[in-house]
Amino acid sequence: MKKSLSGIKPTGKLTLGNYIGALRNFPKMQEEYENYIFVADLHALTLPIDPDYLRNNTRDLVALYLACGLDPKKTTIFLQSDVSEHSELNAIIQNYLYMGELSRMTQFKAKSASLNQNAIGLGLFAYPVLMCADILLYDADVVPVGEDQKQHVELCRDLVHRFNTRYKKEIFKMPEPIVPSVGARIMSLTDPTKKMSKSGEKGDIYLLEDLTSIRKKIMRAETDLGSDIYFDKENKPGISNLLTIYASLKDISIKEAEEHFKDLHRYGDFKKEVADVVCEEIAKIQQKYNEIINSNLIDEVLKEGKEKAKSIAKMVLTRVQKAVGIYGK
Ligand code: ATP
Ligand code: LTN
Repeated sequence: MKKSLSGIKPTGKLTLGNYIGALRNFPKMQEEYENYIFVADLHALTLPIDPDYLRNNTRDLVALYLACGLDPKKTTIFLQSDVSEHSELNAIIQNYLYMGELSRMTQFKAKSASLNQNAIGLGLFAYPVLMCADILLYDADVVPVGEDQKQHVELCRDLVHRFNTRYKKEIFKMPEPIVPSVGARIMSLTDPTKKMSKSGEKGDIYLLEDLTSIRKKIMRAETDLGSDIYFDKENKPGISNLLTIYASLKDISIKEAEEHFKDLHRYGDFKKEVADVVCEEIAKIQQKYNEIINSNLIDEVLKEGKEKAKSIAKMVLTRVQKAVGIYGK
């Protein structure tokens, strides 16, 4: 069976963007792939974060994984920090990635731009190295992610090629990013030229947000002066973003969504329909989240996930250690 692996950083409250671009696609993978989903808690340390906030977000994220339909019988759910092999592999593969290529990563450039240039953490710079270790440790064939993470998976592909060529053997499996054809980059509702992000504010919809507030945000979403509803990212970014949200949640194409709204000429009616679909989906997630968040299920799932993940990770790490010449392996 082919393997799929992905993860999310517990750096804040998950948004509708995280859901549409990534989370929503994770349970789909468990039907066809051996599925590994983890909490990237070590990655959450790449920018300053309050310890209690990180702890709570970690628990929340596991609850949301389960609430969105991940089944622990079909998916191995675990914490990155629970499997020390991630850090061990990181220490090896960092020698096969170049500072030049890391400094060209869009996410690094965006996240470091607002920092004091003399105090950019090494972990933020080396973020994609650890991400490569995450992917390679499980021999992942596919990696479902949103648009912004595609570049990191491409870097991982370069590393695999470089490493396997050097040791003249298929030590690492070549991973493939899977980016949704609709909804890989959901934009802010107040500024549809900016990505909806956990670290953003008013224009972002959170999975655990009150439904009345979500509805209000959608009804107030930034749009243009026209009244026709069609997809035009350049001239109608707000309408295009709402159409994308609608199409993703309905599992239809943008064309089908345009067709559905073609006789509607009032943005208010359009937004109401989008809000209905979003609220219906989020209400289901919140109901399940509330059932799970205070139960023992979270710790049970993580314990079992840790064992399963560790047994695979150990095997792959040993294979790599052998290949590079670590004594006794
Ligand atoms: P931060 O603001 O802290 O950088 P983020 O919201 O970008 O966080 P990540 O943890 O970097 O979230 O991303 C988790 C997953 O969600 C990734 O696969 C990412 O590509 C996807 N994702 C994040 N934001 C969006 C978005 N606006 N639209 C679609 N997918 C997204
Ligand atoms: N960088 C990802 C989180 C992440 C990840 C991974 C995703 C860390 N390691 C491995 C897929 C595969 C993000 O969500 N920002």
